[in-house]
Amino acid sequence: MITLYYHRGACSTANHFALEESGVAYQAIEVNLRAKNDPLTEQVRALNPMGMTPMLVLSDGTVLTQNSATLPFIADLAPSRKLLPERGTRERHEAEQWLGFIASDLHPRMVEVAWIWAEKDDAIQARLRSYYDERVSLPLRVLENHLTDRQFILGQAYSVIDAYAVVALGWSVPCQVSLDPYPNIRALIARVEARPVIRHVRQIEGPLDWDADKAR
Ligand SMILES: N[C@@H](CCC(=O)N[C@@H](CS)C(=O)NCC(=O)O)C(=O)O
Repeated sequence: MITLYYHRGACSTANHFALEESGVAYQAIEVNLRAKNDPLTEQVRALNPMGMTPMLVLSDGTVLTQNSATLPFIADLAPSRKLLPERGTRERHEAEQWLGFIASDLHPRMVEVAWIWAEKDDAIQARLRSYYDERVSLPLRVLENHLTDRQFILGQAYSVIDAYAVVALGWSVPCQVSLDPYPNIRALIARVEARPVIRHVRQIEGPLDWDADKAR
């Protein structure tokens, strides 16, 4: 059985979505990455030197990390669910391009915005704001334009990449990034969040309380 270690509301939730959509046998273990002296958190740190989730532990003990590896791994376990196009096809290469875009551009830039709000000096905060606003709005504009004539990132079919994007876009709430200028992105979020499997996983993980998350 596959074990997913996840931190609620973090990018590991995209892997939780993917596992549930795949129908494969798995267990999901919640870990609080901010906890000090917590045996479970220490276990994650011991297995993944980056001390991050997602972390998958396979039945033979193999440890897999990095969304760009774990999400395709899960999708390929259940080809009939079509969570990604088949390997070796042009469609798969395009999918990998979009997975790279979410993992390397959207995800880190969305997280970086938090630096604005961590800064208490007003003048420095204003400078950080103009810098990070521009950095995050570029991938948002790219995604918005891409979605003009598509229901999902890969076209008309849902994939694990949509789930990952929606998790990263959810950080717009704690990072105070307005998604109002991006109606296609907001429609994507609504479409993905309405999927019964996604709602089920959201229920399992529990409500997202960003202030409590900072404190825990
Ligand atoms: N490059 C990694 C990034 C994973 C990542 O950023 N994980 C975050 C949650 S979204 C994390 O574990 N953060 C904990 C920390 O930084 O202490 C991947 O794609 O899996």
